[in-house]
Parts: sequence; structure tokens; C-alpha cells
Amino acid sequence: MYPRVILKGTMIKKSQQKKRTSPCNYKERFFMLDTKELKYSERRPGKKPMMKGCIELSRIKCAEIVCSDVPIPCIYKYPFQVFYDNYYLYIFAPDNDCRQKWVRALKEETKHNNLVPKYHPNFWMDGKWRCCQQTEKLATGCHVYDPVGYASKKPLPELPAEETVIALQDYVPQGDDDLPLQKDQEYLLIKSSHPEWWSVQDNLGNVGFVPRAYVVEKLVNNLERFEGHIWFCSVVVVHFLSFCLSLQGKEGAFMVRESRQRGVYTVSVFTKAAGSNGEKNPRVKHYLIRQTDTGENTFYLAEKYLFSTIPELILYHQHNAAGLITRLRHPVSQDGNCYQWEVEPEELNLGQELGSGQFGLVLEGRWRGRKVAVKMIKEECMSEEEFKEEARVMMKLSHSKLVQLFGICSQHSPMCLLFEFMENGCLSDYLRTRKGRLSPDLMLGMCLDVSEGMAYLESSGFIHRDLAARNCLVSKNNEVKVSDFGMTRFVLDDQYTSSQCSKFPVKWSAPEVIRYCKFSSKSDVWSFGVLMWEVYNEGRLPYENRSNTEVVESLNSGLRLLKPRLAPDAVYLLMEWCWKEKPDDRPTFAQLLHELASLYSL
Ligand code: 4IP
Ligand code: ZN
Repeated sequence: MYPRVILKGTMIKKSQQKKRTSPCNYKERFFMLDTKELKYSERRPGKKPMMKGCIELSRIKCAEIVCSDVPIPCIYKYPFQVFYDNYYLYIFAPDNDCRQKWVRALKEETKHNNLVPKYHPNFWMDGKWRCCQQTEKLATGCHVYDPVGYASKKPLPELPAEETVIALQDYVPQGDDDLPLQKDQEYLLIKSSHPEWWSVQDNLGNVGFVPRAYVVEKLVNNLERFEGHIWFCSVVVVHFLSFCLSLQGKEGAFMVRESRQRGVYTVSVFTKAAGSNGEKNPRVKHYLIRQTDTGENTFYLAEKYLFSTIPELILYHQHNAAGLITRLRHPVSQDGNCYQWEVEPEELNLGQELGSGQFGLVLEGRWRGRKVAVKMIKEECMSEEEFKEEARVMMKLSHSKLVQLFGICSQHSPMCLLFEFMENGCLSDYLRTRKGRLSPDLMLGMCLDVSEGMAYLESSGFIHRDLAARNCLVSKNNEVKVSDFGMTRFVLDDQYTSSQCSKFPVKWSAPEVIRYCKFSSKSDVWSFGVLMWEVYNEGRLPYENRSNTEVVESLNSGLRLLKPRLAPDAVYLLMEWCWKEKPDDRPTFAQLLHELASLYSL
């Protein structure tokens, strides 16, 4: 019998990494499910679709959604899994509905197979199951698998995307009609008419009541300025609000936002005050701004202190708790600025992995129509709070020879940083792969580029602290730009930050940095000398076979890196100038720029 097509559509699949060396990537594929197989192909406009994979349905042992506790690194946010043979195929649907449809259909088609009794509800990632921590990929599941589940149930009601809520904390059911909540999970909002109890649905289709205060609407309306002095936060995933407020960590940090219902406002305030159990409990509390039906002064918050406008009400509560857990001490978004660099997660589409760096993975992404490099900051790698303070300064640094920081997305953990996308990767790799093919002019041009970017940093009073070829990137048109300036200050790894330790970039560091961690633009100049040396050695590592201790010893006895074979004398003279023992004897970047430019025109 000819197979009948059941479903088809475009989704994203994660590479199954069948081999140890398989890359981890997310690719858009056109999927088709028929009565025999699940197939996927690559579709490119104007070209014939190319079949990429095909799984006979008889081999499938489980098809189920994935409940993720980590941000999804691709544009489609609704994952499900197909377990067959010894492989897990992760597919990402664009919305929950689509995912339900596929899972339901797959279950229906495979219900007579030899299925697993138990499955893993979460991802296999970084060598373990996120659900049960088992480290064997083929370990038995940790959750009972329901082979009919959705298949037997009626289709789920269609709900618009705005009707999603996020649990602010766990909730243990108090009665039969209640639904348990898991912090940070999303639920569909079914009914919100009762002031205290909302009815929601979890991703397994269970419906029940939860306390209204435990969940918050996912999407809130746009950023608006309100009568000149209060900011309403925008398409903020309000779960972020908890995050942002608690990150600020300041008692009484607050913001005013528009609720799901247009024209109704909520004040969210961060507090560390003891909870009902007497224990200190940092959390965000939400107060609806209520209105009386009649009278001139109608707005009030916790108790009936009435005001004719919301700003007046806020002003009052900035000085009086009057029923709130704390008075409103620190307006989080009053200056408006703090949102200019905050990137909305909805605006950011993540793509392929580009590599990994000091702070974690770097992915390709799209943001407002442009390609960006997205650094996903691994937890506990960076002092995020301090970085966020500094990010404002860094965003203002803008120069054609600096890799631009566009913004940060802190609404999710891990936090992401968005940078200008540089097609040709890092300078050290660029040099190595083009070994033997780089002309002296090109090399000089590279040094000139870097000196330009550095002269700008110098004139802005900004110290790089980790200048090296590995921290410069190369654009599509082979321009070199300085990257990662100032970032080492936020590294939490002691191994990297103490000059005594193995990961400290001793080979690029000026003596005063190695000895007393004394950073300055002049210590950057020293590193620049080493960078020039790297360029003229086509990406070779300086002091290749020597340990850090040996390097320090030879520097102390006045020795320096030797002249690269490809470097003209004039260029090596500049390097030596950068490596003067006393910082004051070294050139400034402005001088270096001038010198290099004069060589260039010769
Ligand atoms: C490929 O990466 C693609 O992601 C493949 O997916 C994937 O095959 C490969 O995984 C992976 O190495 P590159 O394109 O970067 O080479 P697709 O075939 O959809 O393009 P799967 O088996 O996941 O479909 P391995 O594990 O087969 O190597
Ligand atoms: Zn598990």
C-alpha cells in the first residue's frame, strides 16, 4: 500500500551526534510523517529538496515532548524527541500547538511498537541526562512513558500565544483541583476570572488551579513612557522581571508595568524580607494598581490611600510602605537607559554554534535583521552584575576597528551578549590557515587596524587587559578588529586572573602586570608588541615551548622575543619599543598608529 502523508512542515532538528566527532548544530528541515516513515529534507529556494534523513516508524521506541530547563538555542522553542534504535532525535517546533500535533501523530502511529516503559523528559546534554543526572546516554528512562497520552485525548483547545504564564515559584497542590507548578515552567492560561485562583494547563495537558500570585503573564505590552516619569516595561517576559529585580538585589527595587489587561498596571517590587515562615526569602511581589469605581482620586495599591494619577501614587509609596512589603525604593527602569541595551529574547534568533570562548559557547544569531555573534555566558563564569554595570560603558565605545557590543539579553539564564558578527573568525586562526600566503602589506595592514582600534580605546581611557591575536577578529573584508576589551575583569576563574596561575596570559603580559597586576594603556602596548610578533610569525605562539616561569625568567634577564623572519627591521624596532621595561619608555598607541601608517605608505 502506498504510504499516506499524515503531517508535514518546517521545524528545526539538532544533529544527532551519532559519532563522537559529530558537530552540535541546529538545522532547519522540512519534515514529513507518513504511515511508514518520518523523513526530513533540506529545502533551498530554487533547488531540488535534498533528503537528509529517514526513520522507519517501526524503529521508534518513544515520541514525547521535552521539558527543558535551559534556554533553547534555536529560533523554534518547542522541543520534542524521537527515540529510535540507539538514537535520540530532537526536533524543535515553532509553537506548542504544532509540537502537540506531531507528538500526538507520532504516538498514534507507533503505539503498537516495542516501546520503552520509561523515557527521559529532559535533554541529554553535556554528557548527562538533565532529568535524572544519569551519564549513560542509553540509560533507562526516569519517567513513565505514556504511549497513548495525547493520542487518546481530544485535541487541545487552541490558545493564543499571549495566554502563556510562567511560574514564579514551585507550588504544591493543596487540593484535588490544583495543579503543581514548577518554577520557570510555562503553562497555558485557561481562565483568569477569579482574583486569587487561575486555571492553567501544563505541557502534558493536565489542567488545574494555581494561586494567581504564583504565575505571571509572559507577554506584557510595549514600553511606554508614562506622564514623563515612570517607565512601563515592555514585551518583558515577566519572569525576567523577577530575574532583573533580584539581580539588582536592592531591597525595594521596583518597576511599573502594564498587565495583560490593557490599561491595568502592576507594581513589581523586589524584597528580601522574611516570608511567612520567618526565613529570609528574596522574591518579587506584584501589586495590582486598583481603581475605585467613583470619586476623584481613584487609584490605590495595597491599602486605600487614593490618588488621582499613577505617578502620584508611586511617589507616595516611594516614601511610605503603607501596606506594601517595602516602600518603593529604587525605580529599576526610571532612566529608560537600562532598556536600550537590553535585547528582547523575541528579537533574537539563535543559529549554529561558532565555537567556544572564555565564557562559554558562541553562537551565530540574527537580531533586527543583522547577523550577530552571541556569547552565551556559562553560569558561574562571569560576575554578571558587575559586567552589566560595565556593559553600558562598553556599548558606548564605538569604532570601526572595535568589535561592537550591541546589547545583552539577560532575560534568560544563561545571559547572552550580542556582538558584531565577524565572518573570518579570530585573528590567530586566520593567520595560521593562511600561512605562506600573507603579503607583508597585509600583515602591516593588520597591525595598523589593531593600533587604530587600540588608539581609540587609549583615548577613551579604556584598558584592554588581554590584547592578543586570539582576541582580535577578522571581518568579511579582512579588516581586523579588537574584541573582548576589558572582559577579563569579569572572569571568575582564578586560574585565569592570577598572574601566578597557568591560564594567565603571561606571554602577552608586561612585566609590571606579571609582578603587581598593574594594568594601563602602556601594558596594552606591550601586548600589542607581542600581537605584532604573532602577525609576522603567521599565528605562531610566542615562546612556543617554554613554560610561564621560564618566560618570566628570560624577561627578567632582559631577553625579548626574536625578530620574526618576515618582519622588516622597521617593524621589529616598533616591537622592541613596545617591550621597554619601563612603561613610560614605551610608545602610546597614537604614536604607534602614526609610525605604522608611515611604514604603510612607503
Ligand atoms: C551534520 O552536521 C548535520 O547536522 C546532519 O544533519 C547530522 O545528521 C550530522 O550528524 C551532522 O554531523 P554538518 O552538516 O555540519 O556536517 P542533516 O542530515 O539534517 O544535515 P543527522 O544524523 O542528525 O541527521 P551525525 O551524527 O550524523 O554526524
Ligand atoms: Zn532521565
